[in-house]
Amino acid sequence: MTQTVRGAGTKRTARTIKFIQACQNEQSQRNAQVQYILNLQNSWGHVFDKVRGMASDIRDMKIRGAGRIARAGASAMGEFAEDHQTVPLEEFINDLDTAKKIILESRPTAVSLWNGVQACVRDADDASSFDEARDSVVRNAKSFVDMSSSAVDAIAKIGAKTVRKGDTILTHCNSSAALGVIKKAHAQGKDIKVYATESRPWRQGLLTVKELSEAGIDVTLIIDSAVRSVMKKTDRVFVGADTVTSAGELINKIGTSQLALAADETNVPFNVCTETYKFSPLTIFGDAVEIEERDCGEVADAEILPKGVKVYNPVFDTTPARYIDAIITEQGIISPGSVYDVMIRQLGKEILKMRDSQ
Ligand code: RI2
Repeated sequence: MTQTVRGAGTKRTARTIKFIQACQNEQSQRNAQVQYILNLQNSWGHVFDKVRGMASDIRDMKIRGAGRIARAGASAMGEFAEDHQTVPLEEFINDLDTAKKIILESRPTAVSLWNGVQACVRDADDASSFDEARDSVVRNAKSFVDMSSSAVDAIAKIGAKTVRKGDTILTHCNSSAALGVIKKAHAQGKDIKVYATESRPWRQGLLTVKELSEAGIDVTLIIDSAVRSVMKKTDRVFVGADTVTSAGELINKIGTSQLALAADETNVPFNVCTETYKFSPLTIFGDAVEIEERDCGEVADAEILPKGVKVYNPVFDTTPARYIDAIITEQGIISPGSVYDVMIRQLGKEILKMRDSQ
């Protein structure tokens, strides 16, 4: 039987049709394969997209504050692991590494982010199956977030005891650890007053005055350069931390070191409120803390500047250990000289793994 098929002005025989059908089958198989790969890529892309989304929220300061970004980074790792399709263990470990890098590239200075993400993947390398590795990441992420939140409460309780009735406190930027102490002291009826710096260029000080005034605290906003002017009226300084090095130096919002200098000059106690996961084990092995430089537009619009004027926008600075009177942590109040010991005790054998992986 001869079938004729009309197509593009040609007559086709049954043999031709069979050949065409075979080709079409092959083509549709190929299409199906391509589609399968595309779906796979899309679903992977989707999983990495969530991590990328979190990283860009951190980079753009939609999520900010050293503690908050650490919790966000850890949660993103936990979610990444939870969403992950079953794959060979080695492949999963590689994907975790990629997710970790995406998150860590968002903001380079706060070691809290590094410690948060590292805490999540800590046990994955020792797992013997994909399920075991995935479960460990999910579990570790959750326990990091829980530990991080309860550390802020512990710091508040410990730090508030150092505040006297009627004290005037100076704080800088917007640190949940430092504000926890101040709010706790107020809740204990200590009748405190607070000076809060504006903290250019992002003006996180506006968040601080809002939070403190909502808590019913007598708070005064000052510009950053008024710090030395108010120091004589200040009884103690409380600031947060982005990173504390093994030598007890503090890396915190730009301008922190001038608070420390002015406090030193006036004999006002300078206190750092920080969770111990803001201590940097990397600095034990000689790594320098990278100080983030952000866009010049955060300081001034290019249009208002004369041609050729440069802008330098480092967002953190370093306060040497000798200007720090106390470091208030969830484990208690320590001196800058004890930071190394605390890290070694906490990390145990892991510190050797860290050294060897350098
Ligand atoms: P908590 C902030 O950085 C400030 O430097 C603040 O002192 C520090 O994080 C700690 O904040 P940024 O994200 O973890 O505003 O105590 O650049 O909330």
